Amino acid sequence: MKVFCLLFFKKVRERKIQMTTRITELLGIKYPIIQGGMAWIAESTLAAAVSNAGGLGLIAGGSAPIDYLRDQIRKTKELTDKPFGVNIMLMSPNAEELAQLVIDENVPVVTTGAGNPGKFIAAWKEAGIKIIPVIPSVALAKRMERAGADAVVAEGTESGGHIGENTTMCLVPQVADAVEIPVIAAGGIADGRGIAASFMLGAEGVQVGTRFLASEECQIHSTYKQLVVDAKDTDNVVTGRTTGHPCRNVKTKFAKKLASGEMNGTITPDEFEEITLGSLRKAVQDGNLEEGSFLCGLIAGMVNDVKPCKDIIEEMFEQAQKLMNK
Ligand code: TUI
Repeated sequence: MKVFCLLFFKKVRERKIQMTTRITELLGIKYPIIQGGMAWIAESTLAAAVSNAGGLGLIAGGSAPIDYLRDQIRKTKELTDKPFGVNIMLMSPNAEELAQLVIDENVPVVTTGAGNPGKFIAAWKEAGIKIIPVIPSVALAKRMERAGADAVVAEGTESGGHIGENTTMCLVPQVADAVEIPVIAAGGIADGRGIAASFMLGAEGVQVGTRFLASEECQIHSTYKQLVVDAKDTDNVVTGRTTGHPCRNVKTKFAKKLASGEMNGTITPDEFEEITLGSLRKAVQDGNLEEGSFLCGLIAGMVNDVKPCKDIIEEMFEQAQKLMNK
């Protein structure tokens, strides 16, 4: 009897948090959530954990060598039989060969960031890949829709890493009004309130990065995870504004020094590039507080514990569903 009751309540709980949108249908996933394709961070263990939990896990192409990315794609296929994707960072010097790799390796979904993926879209469509560009503006969303994108991620400036200027609250409804394809909201979403709010703004899915930094399966250095968990609302700073590639980080002494040096002119854009070369790797792999760039979204102040991806996703959707049923 006890076992029967437990199974019954588990079933009811599972049923209660079912949420079908054009994004779950497009991607063949249970929950309309995709994990951010965070450069140097999003690898097979994290991507497979998110996909196995019913979201869409992503592997970051970043500026990784082609052999590394091929290996990560194959590892992900060993760890999950669910759909997953690859993020192509278009500023990467080898974006072209990574764009071909996803075709050769039959990757089902591609997201892109830091540029316009227009020149790759025809080949990806031909290969049957679902294409979801990350965009920071309405103009680019419209251009991507015309070029054949299946959906867009409207990414607000609250996000970690390379950012645009518009906020999630302002960008998402404007993009939702401007395009027919489904919109995924990104930037500042880390719990069910963020999901419910995104849906109210016209999104049909969410992309989440920072919350997954503090997941058990995320392979970043423990110092990085602790910085995210300890961060308060104000422990965040944007560097790289003078280079034209603004990046949001945890406010470490190093990041603060960079931002103030840029502002008062003691660090030129060239010097900035030189100082930050390799700084993502130094943060992710070495937890190097003196020379590492710990990219992180503004919502880190609300992320206070490390959990498995499955718990993160299920709790987020349970909360969202309750709010939306009210
Ligand atoms: O790409 C991201 N986030 C990233 S990429 C990254 S690696 C990096 N490291 C140092 C400097 C720069 C990058 C870390 N975080 N998010 C998606 C995103 N895409 N945000 C903004 C954009 C974007 C910007 C301009 C997309 C398209 C775009 O188009 C310009 C054009 O060509 O019209």
